[in-house]
Amino acid sequence: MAHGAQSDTRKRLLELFAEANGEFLSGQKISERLGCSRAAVWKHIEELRKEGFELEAVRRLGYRIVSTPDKVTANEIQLGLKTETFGQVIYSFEDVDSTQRVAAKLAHEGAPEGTLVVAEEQKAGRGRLDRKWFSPKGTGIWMSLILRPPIPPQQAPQLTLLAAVAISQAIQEVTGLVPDIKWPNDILLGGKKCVGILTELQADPDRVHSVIIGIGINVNQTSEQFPEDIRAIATSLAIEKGKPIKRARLIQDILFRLERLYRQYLTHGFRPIKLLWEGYAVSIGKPVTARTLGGVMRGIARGITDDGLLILEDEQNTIHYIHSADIQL
Ligand code: BT5
Repeated sequence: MAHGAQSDTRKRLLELFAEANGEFLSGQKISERLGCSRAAVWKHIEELRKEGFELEAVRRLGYRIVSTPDKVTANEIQLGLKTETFGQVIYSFEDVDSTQRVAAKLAHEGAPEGTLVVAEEQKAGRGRLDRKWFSPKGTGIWMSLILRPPIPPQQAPQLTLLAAVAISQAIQEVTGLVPDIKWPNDILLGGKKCVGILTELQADPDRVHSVIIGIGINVNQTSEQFPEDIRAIATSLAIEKGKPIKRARLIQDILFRLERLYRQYLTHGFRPIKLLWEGYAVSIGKPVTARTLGGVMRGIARGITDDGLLILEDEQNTIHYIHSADIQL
């Protein structure tokens, strides 16, 4: 079910509560500030309760927010979001086949840059090469962001690396854990995968129409909640941190950092992003096995090019530039 772009009144109500900072707001004051009746205020409050907000109501004092839900609705994400465009339009779903498919459709229909599609659950979440991405209900972040960068299609993989940096920074900020990035699209904690990124394009040969950045993050799963075939290679932030994490808070931080890095990228190019990326990279200088569509290659990962390709030096000291692969350390 779509909540769609949410009503302005509800958004302003949540802003009022944010300003009130946990103090009571009288029904009278809310109705004046929102320009609606007391009955309408009550209706909005009931809707917030249904979404999982805990609201205390006290006669003469009014209402105050006791706690916000661990939900990934537009309301939850936009309350306190400090971006200009990223996430200013949000389509949130209880369940969806894949947020990538929905975002691609919206992009095709002209959705603006920064539009975000997010779901509590994906029934057909996917990875690269149509592999499955396990996206159970209510425990992870499954989202897709629409970008419209003025770049040629060959440069789009740089955006995967840019996203990996923004997500790593946000994970570090919110959890205190320091993640590793495994080229090109995995983020690891303790050697196990907690984030996968899928970048897809709509483009002509020389011009990008849109880039959809798909981000999957295991946030609050326990290890028993992973299917057996990935239990040994997957982890969640909560497993590593030892306590649950508010998903909306992490999404806000990711959007904020993504927007900032993206602007930097459009002005100064990939170099500054590359330097940040190298700070998190786990495979550089190490022997790796790269499985590409063309075959398997072994060698030492020497770094990435200014375009974001992996530089691999094989046993004959020949240098290879790799566009896309699965890397085994
Ligand atoms: C990826 O692919 O890592 C990209 C995943 C992108 C998922 C997001 S969620 C929002 C958006 N909507 C979508 O439908 N997709 C995007 P790849 O590198 O191909 O890795 C896929 C492999 O990771 C699978 O074959 C499994 O081995 C493993 N895997 C599947 N689900 C996982 C999970 N939840 N956590 C860790 N590993 C998983």
